[in-house]
Amino acid sequence: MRKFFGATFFLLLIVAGCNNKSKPDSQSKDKKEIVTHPFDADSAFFYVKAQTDFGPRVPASEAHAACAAFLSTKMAQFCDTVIVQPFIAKTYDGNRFNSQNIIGSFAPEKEKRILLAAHWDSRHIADMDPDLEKRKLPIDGANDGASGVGVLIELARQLQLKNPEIGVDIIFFDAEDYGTPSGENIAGDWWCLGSQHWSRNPHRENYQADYGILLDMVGASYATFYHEGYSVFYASQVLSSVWGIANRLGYGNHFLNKRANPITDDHYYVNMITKVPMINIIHQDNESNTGFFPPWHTHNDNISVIDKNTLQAVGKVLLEVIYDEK
Ligand code: AHN
Ligand code: ZN
Repeated sequence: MRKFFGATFFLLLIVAGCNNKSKPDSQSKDKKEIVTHPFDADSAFFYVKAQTDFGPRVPASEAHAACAAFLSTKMAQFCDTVIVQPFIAKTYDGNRFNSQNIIGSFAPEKEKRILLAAHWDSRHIADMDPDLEKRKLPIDGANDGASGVGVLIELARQLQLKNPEIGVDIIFFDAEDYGTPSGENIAGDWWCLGSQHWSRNPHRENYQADYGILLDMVGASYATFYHEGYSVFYASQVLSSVWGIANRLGYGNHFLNKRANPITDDHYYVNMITKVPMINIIHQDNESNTGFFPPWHTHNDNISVIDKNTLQAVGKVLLEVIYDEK
């Protein structure tokens, strides 16, 4: 019995060894190894914080000017070309603000290209803040504004380390968030002034891109990104493909396959005015009063709401989308 056991055990070892050698991955039948591209969420977080450290980036403020200089310097460091597009934002309250869209490009000569964007200004008022006294004060906009820009700066850093096959344009739109205060109705298109300007005056003549992806509020913990209404209407194929990649990478907890309300955001004007179909990756939340992440347009939208895991998920998805394109 003892002898028999010993022999059997020895045999099993050999079989196990052979088995291992011939099939290096025991799950290779059902599971394909996914090789992804590096994205450093610590670095993305650093770029988010660098923006909020200037203070609220409201048009005409010192923080706004300082942040613009920071952003164009960073893009010049990582991209092949940078174009700063100045314009005058005419706001609902009669102001005329010197504003600027900042556009960093990789391989600007390539015909096949995609457009990535986020707004870099922060809201001038905290009109959703529970504290009525503080509603007139501008917000940090760590998530609403800085998160998308932070992800895109880190993305630019990665694209410089490993150039993609296609061209990429990264646009930081100004004056997105100077829309009318909640509850006030003033006829006109007062949101998204930077994207409206760029869409009517692209940074290059006859500008074209295959498609675009807008990031808005991509940094909060457990962010939920739905099939936002205008993205479905104007760019359903882009949306399916991006959500498909996100789900394959294991980010189905963030990228949900469910419809949500259309949002008047920068992608709306890009879709309406240019021929670039553009989606919006935006944190929507049916449980919250506003439909957005709960601290939206309050002073709680500060650096403390930023979660590196979410920045990582969005960054990884974007890199996969970009390097997939040939
Ligand atoms: C409206 O509430 C109409 N649009 C929201 C666009 C936005 C503001 N995204 C971030 N802040
Ligand atoms: Zn906002």
